[in-house]
Amino acid sequence: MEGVVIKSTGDLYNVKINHKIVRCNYRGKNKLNNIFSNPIVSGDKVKVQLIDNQSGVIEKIVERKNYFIKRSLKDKKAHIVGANLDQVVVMGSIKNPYTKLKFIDKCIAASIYYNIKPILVFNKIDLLDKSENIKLNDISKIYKNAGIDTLSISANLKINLEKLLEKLLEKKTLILGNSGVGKSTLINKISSNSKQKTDKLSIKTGRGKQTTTFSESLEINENSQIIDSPGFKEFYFFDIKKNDLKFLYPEFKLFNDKCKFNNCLHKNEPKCSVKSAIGKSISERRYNNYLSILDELD
Ligand SMILES: Nc1nc2c(ncn2[C@@H]2O[C@H](COP(=O)(O)OP(=O)(O)OP(=O)(O)O)[C@@H](O)[C@H]2O)c(=O)[nH]1
Ligand SMILES: [Mg+2]
Ligand SMILES: [Zn+2]
Repeated sequence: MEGVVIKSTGDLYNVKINHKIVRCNYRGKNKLNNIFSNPIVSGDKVKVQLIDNQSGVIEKIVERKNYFIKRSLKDKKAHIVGANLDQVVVMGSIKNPYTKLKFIDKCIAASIYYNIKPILVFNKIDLLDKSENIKLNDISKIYKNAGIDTLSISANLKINLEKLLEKLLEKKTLILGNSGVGKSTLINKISSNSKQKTDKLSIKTGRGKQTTTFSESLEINENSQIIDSPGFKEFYFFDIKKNDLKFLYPEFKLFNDKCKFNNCLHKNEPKCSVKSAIGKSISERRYNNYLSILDELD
């Protein structure tokens, strides 16, 4: 039987087969010498040998259309966050907690690298005063000008959720972001079957409490799924190299091949076309974060 993994909690997997959830084990032979720290993830299609109505054994992972991975801090392998995706929602917030633009840029760059459309969503706009709203508008403009689909919402007050829903219908979406930005809260508002646990921010750190601990696929409707994922603070690329980065900025596209040197990294090479566009069609903040990310890569 073929099914789709809805949730993976260490050794047990919930697999949806013909509208029913079957609890499955996996005894993958190559588990240990695999490049992945987790062999199976929500969104994976799998072949299952049923034991009875409610349990089975995963025999095979069907080849993935794509996946979103990051480097696992534990074993430096690739940690898969979601598979077979149409798009990624990168969720940030201006306040409670503040999301660093560099973090957003990394999530967007990785989505593009893995051929998955990024959508940037700022949550918690109900918390913003006038000057914070101006800040949000300035930041949104940076991303819109860079060609990134960008939207501001309040999950709690249901502001702009209709607009977001339009983008999510008929798609399989992975939602990513720092802990506490409101990923699970949003999913609980738009999904018919979601009862994801949510929690207040920590008073001490002002950040989220890592409430969601496993990726889980929830249903918006029969043809639209959204995968909730555990919030993370730092994002380390797994296989993205220095030379890849400049191709992961949509706003560099017009300039990448117009520099004096065709291997230009747009750092301090002479006659760099990207550098000459800074402050015009390329945002200085995005460019500075590009340099900072570039420095972290091999
Ligand atoms: N004011 C306000 N608070 C929100 C909004 N959305 C979520 N929150 C609150 O933010 C806190 C964290 O929300 P969660 O949904 O648990 O955050 P998360 O991103 O799933 O966090 P992790 O699972 O730890 O990654 C909760 O107290 C929510 O009520 C919003 O639109 N406005
Ligand atoms: Mg959560
Ligand atoms: Zn250049």
